[in-house]
Amino acid sequence: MHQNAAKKRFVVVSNRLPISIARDRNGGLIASQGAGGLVTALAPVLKNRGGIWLGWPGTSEEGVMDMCRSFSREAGYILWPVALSDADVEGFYRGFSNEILWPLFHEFQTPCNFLPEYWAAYRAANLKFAQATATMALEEDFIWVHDYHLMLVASMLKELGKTSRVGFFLHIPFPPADIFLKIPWRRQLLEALLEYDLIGFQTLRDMRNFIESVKRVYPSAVRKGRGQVTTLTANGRSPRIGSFPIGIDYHAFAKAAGQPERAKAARDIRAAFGDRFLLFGADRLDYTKGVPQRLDALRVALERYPELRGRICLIQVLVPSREEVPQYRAMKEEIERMVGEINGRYSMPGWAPVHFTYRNLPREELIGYYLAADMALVTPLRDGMNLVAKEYAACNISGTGILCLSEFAGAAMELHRHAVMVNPFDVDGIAAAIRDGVLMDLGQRRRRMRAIRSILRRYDIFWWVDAFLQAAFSKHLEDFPPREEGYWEALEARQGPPWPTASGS
Ligand code: GDG
Repeated sequence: MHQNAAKKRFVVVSNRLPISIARDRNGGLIASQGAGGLVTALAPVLKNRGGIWLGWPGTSEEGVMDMCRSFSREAGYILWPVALSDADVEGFYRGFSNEILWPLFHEFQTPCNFLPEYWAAYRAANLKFAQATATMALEEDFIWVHDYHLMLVASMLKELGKTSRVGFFLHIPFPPADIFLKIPWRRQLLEALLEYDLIGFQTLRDMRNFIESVKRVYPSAVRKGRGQVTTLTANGRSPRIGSFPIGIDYHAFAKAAGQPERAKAARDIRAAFGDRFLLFGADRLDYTKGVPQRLDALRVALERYPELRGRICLIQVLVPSREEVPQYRAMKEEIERMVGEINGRYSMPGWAPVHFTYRNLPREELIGYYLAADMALVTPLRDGMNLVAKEYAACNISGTGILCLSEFAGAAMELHRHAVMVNPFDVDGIAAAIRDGVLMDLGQRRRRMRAIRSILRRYDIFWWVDAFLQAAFSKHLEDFPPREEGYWEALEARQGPPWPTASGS
């Protein structure tokens, strides 16, 4: 931990508290740790050092405070609920966040719904988060705000008279300027983002897109310094901006995968599938994840390469999400229809090409699948990072698994030299990658997986937190690279070109 950061308490602010809520036998609310990238990323860190996590608990029922209190005792850090009304949730979460920012930042422009009332609700909800944070945080605390739901928090904290240092990390991509600038409230959003002391992105590409948007709105904007962390001066502000590809708790995943129960689970899975070549996908139900294209690619593979029939199985886990939105419900039905069609067309006695699961699996079960799979199909159309890709490789202790990865996942910037890279829109290309995976010799499988695992081991979640805090607290930009000679240069090289090449070279 950076020495200046070590003294600071953390105050994390995110849209959702890192819990999922259920009821006990007496009807009381009980919390358990939720699924999702951000929780996976920060819970171990907060447990280690203590701190406060503020967020919306997902319900306004009575008993939320007691539930947070008892969860806090177990978790080892304070959970603090931010109360949102139903109207807030509608306009801020379902509206501005999910109908404007989520699609647009992932470069999907058609589903955007630019309603002015959504913007008003976004401002109102961000103010509630800022007010709760101002109450809880001490001046010397470091406030770390997460993700696209909360871009206005720093500017509102300032309006409330708070002078703490505030950092922001965007977990989803930042779109190219031509797309970002379509937002009617683009100037207000950029102005608010510039109020952060540090703005972190997943990749250099996202960071460059942000700089380009700022320069288009503020033509006199000046970037100082090169590399992973630089200063951008615009609109009278000079925040640091940097690229910090998020990692995972590599050792925890590798250790969990090494447990005898997991090995047995993986053996059982393999036996149930007759030791066929197992393809695996696990995605939240979302149009950015490219599941229909992946299924289509499987269909093409079975059609074009008859030798694969009876030889491969795709295990596809789909985690329920945003089911109240008609578009998501329709997508689920479309995926089920495609699964039915592929299985109806190609199944033979004792073999069906797709094994489909629509539920949130317990983590242990997910790890069993990671262990059993010969090849992970991680083919999002656009993704900030994609932790499934990293978790699969971390769990692959045999070292023979194959990672098939979308060029448009943030993870591609780090892993494109060693993963089998695909354009997720190119169904024929994914089909060919599946065939290549089946044919790939063990030596190549091992070489690729070893390289991937060594990157993930080194640049894990603890590295990520440390790198972000170093950028937040180092007095001078010249302090970089602080850890070792050529550190940032090596990272830049690892991230490859701004646009990864399909050949993966
Ligand atoms: C954002 C960005 C970025 C999946 N299926 C199950 C399950 N999972 C867990 C995985 C993984 C997480 O969910 C999904 O990871 P993502 O990377 O897709 O994260 P998002 O939540 O979409 O969030 C993303 C991330 O932030 C981090 O910065 O990578 O690009 O969109 O951890 O393990 N977990 C369980 N059962 C499942 O069936 N228990």
